[in-house]
Amino acid sequence: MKKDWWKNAVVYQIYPRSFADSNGDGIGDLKGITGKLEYLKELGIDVIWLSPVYQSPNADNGYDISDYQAIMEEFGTMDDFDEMLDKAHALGIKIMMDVVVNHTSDEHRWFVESRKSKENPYRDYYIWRDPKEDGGTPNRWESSFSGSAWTYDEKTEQYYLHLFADKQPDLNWENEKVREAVYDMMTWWCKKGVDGFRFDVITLISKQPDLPDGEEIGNGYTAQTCANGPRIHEYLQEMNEKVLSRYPLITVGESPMVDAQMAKLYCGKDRHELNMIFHFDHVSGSMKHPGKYGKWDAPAMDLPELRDVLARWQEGLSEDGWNSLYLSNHDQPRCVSRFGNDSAEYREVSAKMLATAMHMLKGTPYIYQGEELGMTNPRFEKIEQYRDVESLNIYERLTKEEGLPEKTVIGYLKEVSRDNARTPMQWDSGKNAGFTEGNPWIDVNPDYVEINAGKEMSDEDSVFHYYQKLIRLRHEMDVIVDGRFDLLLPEDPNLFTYTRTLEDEKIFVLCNFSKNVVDIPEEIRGYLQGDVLISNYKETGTDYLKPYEAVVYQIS
Ligand code: TEU
Ligand code: CA
Repeated sequence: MKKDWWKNAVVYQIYPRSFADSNGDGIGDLKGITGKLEYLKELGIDVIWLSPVYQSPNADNGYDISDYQAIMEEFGTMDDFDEMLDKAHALGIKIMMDVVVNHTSDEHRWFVESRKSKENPYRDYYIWRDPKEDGGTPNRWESSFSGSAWTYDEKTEQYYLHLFADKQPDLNWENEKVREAVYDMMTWWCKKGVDGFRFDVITLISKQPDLPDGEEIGNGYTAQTCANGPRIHEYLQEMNEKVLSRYPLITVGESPMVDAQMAKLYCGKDRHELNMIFHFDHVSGSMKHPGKYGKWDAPAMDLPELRDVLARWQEGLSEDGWNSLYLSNHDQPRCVSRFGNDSAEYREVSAKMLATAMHMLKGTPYIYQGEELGMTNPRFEKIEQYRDVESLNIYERLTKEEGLPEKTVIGYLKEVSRDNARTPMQWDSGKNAGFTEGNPWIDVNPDYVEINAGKEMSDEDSVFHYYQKLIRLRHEMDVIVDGRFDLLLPEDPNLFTYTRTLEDEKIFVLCNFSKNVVDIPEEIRGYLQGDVLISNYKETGTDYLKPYEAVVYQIS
């Protein structure tokens, strides 16, 4: 196997709770996934990134782990896991595990011990501090899910740190025993035969020892001060030495607060850390028009802003490092609703256009379940329909503490709640979109009657078949994997257009991000030559682009 095989790979993310339910309890599970592997084979992907399947009380749908070496009961058993892994491998599909080690669940054995007494051997596995003299929190950090990042524990009269929910206490990476335990756990999974790891919020694990307040950012003091801490690279290099370098893995670190320059420290060739990272520059909402309430009321980026970000990362990592390419995941609204146009008229073309723009870039593409069908935001109208801890907390805060009208807050959730990505996978036009025989844990998007895998698999022109073709092109053409990226028309209000070049091979990518007909500017007409590799309209001309048109030419 080529050492950097992951450069040729396309990854598909499964959010198990919402993928396929095999036993009618309304919750997706491992047997459900095993039953759908043929579907993924048909799509053509190489790797599955499996969101957490470990034992968890589900305060944050599995991102709060109470046992790293056991399977969540609702998802099945370790035997079910092994069966899934074997079947995936038999089909040539690799499995990448989600490693959540910035924090555990408060129900993890380590934390149960830790909170018992200040002398407990596990006390120092977590971050405990005395109250300030007035009884207040040790500093002003805020949880990503609203409120203070500190929770007071009566028993030992100290606060513990949690950058996310209060049921997600942060591990103390300064403690060597914590690090050893994490590496042992990862080795255990490697020995089982898994093929890679996605690291949850890995840039946050090294805290500054004195835990300073830091600067006030946006509307509060936030835990952003924790990103890229003083020992982060030491930890990742240690992890690489002890685990990652010993197996032929694919690794990606979820990396809030990292820019394209800093990224090279995480995924540069000679760094011995990770293969690639997920940055947030294009999914945090517009930077030009920041919201008063962070991501909640920031508009999505328009094309010029999005293009600037994507091009900056392409160029930033052109010589060293490697990009991950994504527009959606389980934390983000559906990309066709956010960056495209999900009206009946333009949903399919705009979904295909976005896919073209991303899949022709240099890097490893990540497809989030249902993206390959052009699934849309459900835009739930009632707070009772939301399930996500982040959404429920912000709803409380904005309606109660900030006094915003309910309608306004629901308006925010409809566009950016993480639940937009978490509605059940739409398999067919039958009951509950074929996701479950029972009552789904979260409502199915009613548009499943129109948008579902069954329908798309029997339609040659579907979004599904378009993704299949994009994946196939990447597997067949080295220029798509390794070619140099060159941006064209950096100031154009509507077009994202670039070339990729590898020695004497060249492709030309042209995407219209607007719903208007756009004349093809003089400067790029010279590139309209050679064969059309892929396009989202049956016919493409050389004078103008139709709404959301995308076309790729093989120039040489
Ligand atoms: O997400 C971390 C993260 O920084 C954000 O995307 C977060 O989801 C939030 O939306 C900020 O507004 C990771 C996981 O992907 C997420 O599902 C978990 O909830 C979180 O870490 C905690 O483990
Ligand atoms: Ca189930």
